[in-house]
Amino acid sequence: MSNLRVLVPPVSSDLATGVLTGGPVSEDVRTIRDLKGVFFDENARSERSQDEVVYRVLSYQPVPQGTSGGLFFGTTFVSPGSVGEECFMTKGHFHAKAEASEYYWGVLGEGLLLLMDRDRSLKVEKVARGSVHFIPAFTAHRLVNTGAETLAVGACWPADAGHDYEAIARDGFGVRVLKGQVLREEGR
Ligand code: PAN
Ligand code: ZN
Repeated sequence: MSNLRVLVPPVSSDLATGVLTGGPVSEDVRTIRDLKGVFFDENARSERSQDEVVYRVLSYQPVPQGTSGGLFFGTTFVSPGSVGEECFMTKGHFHAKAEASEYYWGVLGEGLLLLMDRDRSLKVEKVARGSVHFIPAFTAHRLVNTGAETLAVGACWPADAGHDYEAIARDGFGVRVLKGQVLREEGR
């Protein structure tokens, strides 16, 4: 027998905050400017400070995007806030490889996970510290921060899932989350 070296993995996730450190960790930031057409009140969005950060995503992508069988790991941080009465949220997407599923889990804060299948059937799940969310194949997903603190949500998704933002940008999500209200949006 011979000694085998024990390695320290390159990336850590702080279980209390979801912050990823080490490398390589990439960061994507979405500001009010980037979210044109996402909120119901586009006037309110266009009139406010465009540089305000609505959410950011830290991710560890150890294999090239598109790698079959690969997995990515990340945390999304959605700031508290609203555009008009509508809570801050992510753009939301189907996966480009539509059959790709994903896990989310709540780390910090309070929010909702909006899920919409191909028939536009909706499901809304409460996100809280420790909640585990399976996002099935062919299902669009969007995070909403309904609380007063940052919402941090962990995620693990296939490296070849990709993002299809177009269907949501064109047809909407079928549900709007205002402070204290979850409303079905008809006929879009
Ligand atoms: C997440 C999302 C992240 C940001 O990592 O990409 O929460 O949301 P949008 O991509 O909708 O802007 C994920 O679901 N990856 O597949
Ligand atoms: Zn996804």
